[in-house]
Amino acid sequence: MIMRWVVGGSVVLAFVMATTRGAEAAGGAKRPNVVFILADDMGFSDLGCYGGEIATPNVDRLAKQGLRFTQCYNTARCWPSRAAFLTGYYPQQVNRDPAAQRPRWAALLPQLLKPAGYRSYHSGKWHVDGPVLEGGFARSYHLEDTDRSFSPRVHSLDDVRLPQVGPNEAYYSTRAIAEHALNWLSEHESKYRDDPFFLYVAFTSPHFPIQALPEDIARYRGRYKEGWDRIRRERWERQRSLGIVDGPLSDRDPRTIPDWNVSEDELKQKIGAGEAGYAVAWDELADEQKRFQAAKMEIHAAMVDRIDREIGRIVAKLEASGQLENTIILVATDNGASAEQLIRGDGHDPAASPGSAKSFLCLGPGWSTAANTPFRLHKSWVHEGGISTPLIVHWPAGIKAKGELRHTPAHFVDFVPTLLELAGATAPSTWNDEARPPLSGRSLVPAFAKDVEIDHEFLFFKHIGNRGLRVGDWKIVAVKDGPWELYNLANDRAESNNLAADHPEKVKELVAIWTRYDGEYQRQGATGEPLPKAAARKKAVGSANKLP
Ligand SMILES: [Ca+2]
Repeated sequence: MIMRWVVGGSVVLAFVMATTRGAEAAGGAKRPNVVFILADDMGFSDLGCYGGEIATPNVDRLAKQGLRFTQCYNTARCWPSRAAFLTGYYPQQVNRDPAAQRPRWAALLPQLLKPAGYRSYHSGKWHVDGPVLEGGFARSYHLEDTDRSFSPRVHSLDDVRLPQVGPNEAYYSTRAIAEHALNWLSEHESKYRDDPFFLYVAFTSPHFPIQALPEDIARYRGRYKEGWDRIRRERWERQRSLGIVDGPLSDRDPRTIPDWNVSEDELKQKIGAGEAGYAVAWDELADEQKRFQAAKMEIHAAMVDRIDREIGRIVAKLEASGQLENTIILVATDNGASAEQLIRGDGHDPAASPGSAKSFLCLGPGWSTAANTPFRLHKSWVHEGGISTPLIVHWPAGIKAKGELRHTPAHFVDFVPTLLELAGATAPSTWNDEARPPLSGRSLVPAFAKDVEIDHEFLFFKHIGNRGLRVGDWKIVAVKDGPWELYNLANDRAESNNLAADHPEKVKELVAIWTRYDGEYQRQGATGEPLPKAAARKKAVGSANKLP
């Protein structure tokens, strides 16, 4: 198939030039190993180094010895973010939002790194179309059952189904995912020591159901009794003192929740009177609600705390094998914290201890608002609360700056060009005999040395009808069929002051860009397999792809 890509004709040349620059930024270091660590539904402010009160000393240490990006974006949802990170294209370009089969030209990062000699390993969530090993990974532990953190029914080793985990086995998802990652590191060390590796660790935490180890929950007992309004303000103040943000704190939104949430009445009936369906003022909650809501945040904190402990084990292993110096470690989250409230899996047992295997609870919109401090809205919206991710980059051999912030906007589509540049690889112009569009991302390598602006013509957002576009500091954003809003993110990342009425010409200019690329991306995505019909959909895209 011959295709002509009309978008960004100069990008290929720019990429070649960037490769040369990367070698300089890397200070002559040889190609690094890559460890990409992805949290699931973690909020922008949950980590200590982004203003959170949760104990995350291991990630904080990586930040102290590396970089923190303050304006990095994901795509608001699990599967499109993974598509963007692994392909270097916006999800619509590769037919992954809505989730269908990628075009044959849409290679994944391990396939692109292979010619440069990299061996790739995966552990955790997948949520990409097709088997993991077909995507170029040599080994994989795939946790498909994301409704059960303690006893998953569906999980695979190298795409071969493993036995279900029984209720009395000592299994916890975050620990198991790290265990397999550690096994892959051991295997690489013993058999392929001279080759560089790419390790992709995709935790399923702190996604709902919020379930955590009792000893982890115990560390947060009583920590959240003052409520989400207080925690939110404290996080915002810490973020300002850290330099993570310098704008206002958004207003808490007591009305907006996902369309697919279980109603508040049903939540109270099935879970208990302590549940709350909306992000109302903490002081308006009844005492029973305050107790129960505080207990839910203890579990969320315990889940993030556990991620940090397991990252600590991975870092220690790299250090012990002498690989830490020349391994680039990136830590991010796939979307903002979630305001979803659902009951799935085996349902919720009201008699079970909150956070235990028989409980099925969600963080809910009140605490989600706090986790996304200082931004508006949540996972699935493309306002800043849905799409903002921490991004920590640690690479002692290649990044001289220590503990610095990077304020340039960045996006998940940037990881492929960044990592290919560091690997000394180039993105092929064809794959499976089909022409590929130029990558949509830009290499972040120039920002490793100093806080320079990475030249994005624009950043594009679209998910379940929510739309957004950022050009420089201007951002247009809309909820479903609602009107376009306009914000100047230079002083208003909280998206508090809608300037659309003051600058109609700016709105028009950005809408024209969004509309043009929306059409272009849909045409590119349509070169993949069409959306499976509803009946075939579940089988075709896998059970883990069910909404939400
Ligand atoms: Ca997610």
